[in-house]
Amino acid sequence: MDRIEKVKKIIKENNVDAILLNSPNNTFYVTGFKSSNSYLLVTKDSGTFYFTDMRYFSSAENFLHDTDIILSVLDLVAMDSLMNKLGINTVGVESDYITLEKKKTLSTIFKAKLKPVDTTRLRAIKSPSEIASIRESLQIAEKTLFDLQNSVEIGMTEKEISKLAVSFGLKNGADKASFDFIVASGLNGGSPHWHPSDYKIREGELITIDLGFIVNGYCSDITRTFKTSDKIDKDLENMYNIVLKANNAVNEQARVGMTGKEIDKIARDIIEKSKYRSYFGHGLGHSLGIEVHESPRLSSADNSVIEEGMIMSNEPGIYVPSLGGVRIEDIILFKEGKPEVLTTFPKDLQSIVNS
Ligand SMILES: [Mn+2]
Repeated sequence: MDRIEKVKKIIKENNVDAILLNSPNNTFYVTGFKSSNSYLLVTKDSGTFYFTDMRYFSSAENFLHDTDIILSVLDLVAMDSLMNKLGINTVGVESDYITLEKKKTLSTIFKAKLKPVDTTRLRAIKSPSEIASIRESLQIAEKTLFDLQNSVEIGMTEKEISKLAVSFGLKNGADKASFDFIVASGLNGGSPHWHPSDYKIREGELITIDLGFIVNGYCSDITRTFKTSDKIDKDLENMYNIVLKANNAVNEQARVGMTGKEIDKIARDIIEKSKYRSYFGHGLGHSLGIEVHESPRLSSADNSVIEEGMIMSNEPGIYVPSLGGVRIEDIILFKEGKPEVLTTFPKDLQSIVNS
């Protein structure tokens, strides 16, 4: 579906006369033009209008000149006159983006009534070109994991490994990192969102590396847990195998039409049957695209129905503060009713140190 049509569908569902998008991710999604300060007014049937400030104006002019989108310099008073002229009485604004402060400013200027609407699903179903960008971004992330496997040595710090990952990714063609990477070795792995520290990695540990990049404006995200030497404690290996079993079960059993909660349960049931039952303390996954975390989610709290064309992460984990942790994250595309696994990096327990 045309992206403006997707916004018009939200107009209809919410019974408003127009929707005013302000989040840079949403305005980029609909127009293809990147600006940190813009508004996009999509009306039911009287056209689409884009407003940005002078810093972006001439680039926007070039970018939009072959489209039906009408461009103006950002001016809230002029926007109000336009809405009055078009007979817009109720305008939807992004409920997850517009702050109370901004709402106050807009409602002081606008005669139209503001109605917060949920736009979080606007970008949920990916087009072929978005899927291609995410694939490309994932290839760079996986190449970066292989590069790390050829370079990491015992005694390096988590911070050094994280910086190395950023530089490999950029060298491999990424525009930038899509989030602050997680490198957690030994007991630090017992914390799911550990920040890379000055801890020096040692033999016999598990090390979790969670990284991703941005390519063509689209994010990748992948996690693998490695061992730091060939010899590894049986308990750690056992913990790894339980997470792997949960991750594989989701890739095999998730289906279009299930809710986020039902897919989360596939993995959770496996971990809860093991001795690590209380150590999977986060949701199974999230959608990703222009942002690294998008709606919907795969979690025990998400009743959204998973549809064809959605791209989700599948990232079960076990985190035991006294032992360490494991997370295995794949990215899956729902295609022909079931997951196509876009990540191809091996999932048997490999050593990060090349011996
Ligand atoms: Mn993730």
